[in-house]
Parts: sequence; C-alpha cells; structure tokens
Amino acid sequence: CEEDCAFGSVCATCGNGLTTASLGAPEAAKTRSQFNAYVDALLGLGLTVTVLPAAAAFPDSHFVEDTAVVMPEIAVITHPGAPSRQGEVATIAPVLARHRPLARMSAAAHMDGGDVMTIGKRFFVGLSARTDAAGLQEFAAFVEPHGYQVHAIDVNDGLHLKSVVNYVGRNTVLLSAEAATHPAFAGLDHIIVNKAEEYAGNTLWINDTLITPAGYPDTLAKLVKLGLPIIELDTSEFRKMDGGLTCLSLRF
Ligand code: CIR
Repeated sequence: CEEDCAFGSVCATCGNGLTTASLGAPEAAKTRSQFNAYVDALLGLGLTVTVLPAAAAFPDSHFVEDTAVVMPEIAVITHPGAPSRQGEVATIAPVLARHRPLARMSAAAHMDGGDVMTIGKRFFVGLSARTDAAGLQEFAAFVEPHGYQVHAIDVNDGLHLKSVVNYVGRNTVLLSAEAATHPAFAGLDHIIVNKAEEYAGNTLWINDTLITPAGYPDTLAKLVKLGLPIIELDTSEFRKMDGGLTCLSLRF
C-alpha cells in the first residue's frame, strides 16, 4: 500500500525541457492545471502528498520519478542520464532522507527512475538512452542485499522502460507487443498496448486503482476488463515533453 508521494512543482520554464516529441510547446498554465488534477487524484486515493517548490533552473524537474527509486528499505538517488537533469537530485535527496536511508549512485553510472519498474521484490530495469550498464550494476549492488532480484530489459520503444511497460495489478503487465516477448515478463499476464496507443502504456497502478491517460480508447477497454476502478487524466502537456503519469511523482 502506498501512503506517501513527493512531487516537484511545474516551473514556468517547463517548455525548455528535453523532448523528442514533435507536438509543440507545452502551455505552462495548462501544464500546472493538469499537474494539480494529478495531485488531486492521488490525494483522493488516500496518499499523503509532499509538493516541492518549483525549481526554475531545471525545466524537467517535475518529472521527479527520474531522480530516485524508493523501496521500503532504502531510497536510491540516481545519477540521471541527461546532463541537464543531474542537478535535480540535490533538491530531492534531502526530502527523501526524511523517509528512508539513502544510497547514492556514483557519477560513473547513469540511471533514470523511469527505467525502473517494481513488482514486489523484483525490479525490471530498462537499459535505455538514459540508463546504462553501470547504472544497472550499481543499482543491483544497492538492492540485492535487501532481497530484490534485478532483471535487465533493453528499451526499444519510448524514452524509458515505463514509457510503455507498467504493472497494473492482478499479476498483469501492460506493455508493447515487442516487450511482451521478453522472457523476464513470462510469468505475468499481459495486456498489449497497440502501436497507435503506446503512450497509454504509461498507466499508474496505485492503491488498486488505475490512473490512465485520457484519449486511448482501445487500451481503456482492455484495462476495464481487470475490474479495477479507473481514473482518466488529461496528460497532453506532459506528453509534449516525453512525460506521463508515472514520471510526475515518487510513490512509496
Ligand atoms: C526528459 O526527457 O527527461 C523529460 N522531458 C521527460 C522525462 C519523463 N520521465 C519519465 O518518463 N520518467
């Protein structure tokens, strides 16, 4: 059961962040209102929410998920793959230190939290443009002593592993057809997101409710069959910056 989460507020410079999308610039005011709706959804699910001050020097800093991986025993502070984002961890580490002992990744390794999917005591770590083999190795050294298994997954769709692959409860993973062939996902039931709706793979399972991006009817129809409550949120502005629902918070 997740009880806490931490956010970085959206700053006015959010349109200056990194992106590979060609969807135009996000509107700061609309980004903020979508962010507020997201915070309200998590409050409605019973979470205690810590909203951090906006950090104007870091236009991607509301995608706070990339700065850390939090588990019951420790919080791993990552060394993000994009140089422009590496300074974000200094704003997050002191906040997480109030909740967990910290393990800090070295500057020789790279990892974005968006590449780390957790299912119980298993971590699925995407090797991507942002997370490298050294990041995987350091992460494994931090978590294996706590009884976790770490599985490496090559990321070919999207920016991060969780851009398209996410656990949605009931032993089920939502993922692309390509990811579904990976042996690490063999023991799980699969819901395949079709190519046109890959963005909807970034669905969040929290306290047995699903939060999914609005506007992806095929994926929604498949998720409904799980029988869980579903909240749809407009994420148009985050999508313009390669972001989605999981990236906007650290949940623990
Ligand atoms: C970036 O390129 O780093 C940001 N514009 C988007 C990060 C999205 N984060 C995530 O999916 N965990």
